[in-house]
Amino acid sequence: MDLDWETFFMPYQQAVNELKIKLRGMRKQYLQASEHSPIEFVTGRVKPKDSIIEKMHRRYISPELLEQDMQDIAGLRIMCQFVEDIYDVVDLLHQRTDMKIIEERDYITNVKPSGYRSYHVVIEYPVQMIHGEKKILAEIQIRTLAMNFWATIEHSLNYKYQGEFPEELNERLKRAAKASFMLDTEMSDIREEIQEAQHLFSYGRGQKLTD
Ligand code: 0O2
Repeated sequence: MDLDWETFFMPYQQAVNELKIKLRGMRKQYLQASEHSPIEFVTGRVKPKDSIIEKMHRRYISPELLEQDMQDIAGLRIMCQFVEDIYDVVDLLHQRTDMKIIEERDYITNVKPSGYRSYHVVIEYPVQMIHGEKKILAEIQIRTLAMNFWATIEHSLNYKYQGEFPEELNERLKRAAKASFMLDTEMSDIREEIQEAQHLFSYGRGQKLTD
């Protein structure tokens, strides 16, 4: 494809860098206030060129429509301890004035057939470039640590088997997805006790975690 990729990636890379700082800053504020942070940790990446081209072919996306049709060229992931935290994070994102939520996909209520659970928010985010402002789309995936564990494993297996899992592996992945759901449910049920213990733990040690 005839595209100057380095120039194309610049606003996306800048958006990912800025958003990582902002989202991590939210966690810092909670820790500073000695409150439970709904954000455990944040990662971000710009989709590699080869993955973009592969997805363009798979989804019949033309180069002219790339920026508007591929919503996850800039991708952020927010990991949470509890399912309830995910919805708190979504509320926090709604309140922000530096981004505009344009789409939400709740794969927690509507679990994907693969067993994938996560909450996806697509935002429009303005990046300040030397020739003016450029609005780009970014996808923020919000998930628990258990959802992330499952999705990371399934994603690597998917890469190996191209989605055509052997039957036994498929069954095991389904069972693992159920186990991950049960882990989240169990942790939610004892959430208050866990949070109290975590508060005592960090207070007792007289330290605040910063990242
Ligand atoms: P990456 O960067 O390798 O993770 P589609 O891509 O067709 O599934 P769409 O409409 O682009 O769908 O967006 P959707 O479904 O909101 O989000 C796609 C992204 O969500 C994927 O990105 C994955 O990160 C994640 N995802 C969705 N379904 C699954 C799943 O069944 N298993 C796992 N492990 N992750 C999933 P990409 O494009 O795969 O790229």
